[in-house]
Amino acid sequence: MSGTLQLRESLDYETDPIFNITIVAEDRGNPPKRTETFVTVQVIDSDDQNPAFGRQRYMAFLPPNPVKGRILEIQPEQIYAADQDNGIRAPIFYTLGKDVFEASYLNIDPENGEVSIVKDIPEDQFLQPVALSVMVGGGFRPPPTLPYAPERCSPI
Ligand SMILES: [Ca+2]
Ligand SMILES: [Ca+2]
Repeated sequence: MSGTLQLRESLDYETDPIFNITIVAEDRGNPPKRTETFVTVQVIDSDDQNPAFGRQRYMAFLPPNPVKGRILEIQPEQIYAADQDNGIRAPIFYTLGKDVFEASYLNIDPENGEVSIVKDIPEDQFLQPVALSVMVGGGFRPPPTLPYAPERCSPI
């Protein structure tokens, strides 16, 4: 006689990556005799979590001379996201939403999240704060987005 273990519900690596179960075998004697053994279950991670940004919102001021090649200084820290699948840590990549015109002046490095100016920004652009979205991909689900707002720095 053999016993088969079946899952009643899905396992989740992020909640419980490893756990033990006790298996009991009991005969039908009178009184019944029993014995126990233990099984350690190690759950393999699956790609079921989105990457997440370190912060909900980032800020940047355009430098006084916003020419091609300049890298924007992001506040309060460099844009950073990580996959939330702890076991896989799938590689991620950053993209900049192109939904506003001003985004055409900027580029985000897909690997390190650095934002740079790709063409000289005329003085009549970015007069008001602009909200841009940064997306991070690489997960199984559609990536999250968050607003990102560069502002023109007033000339000294
Ligand atoms: Ca996972
Ligand atoms: Ca993932």
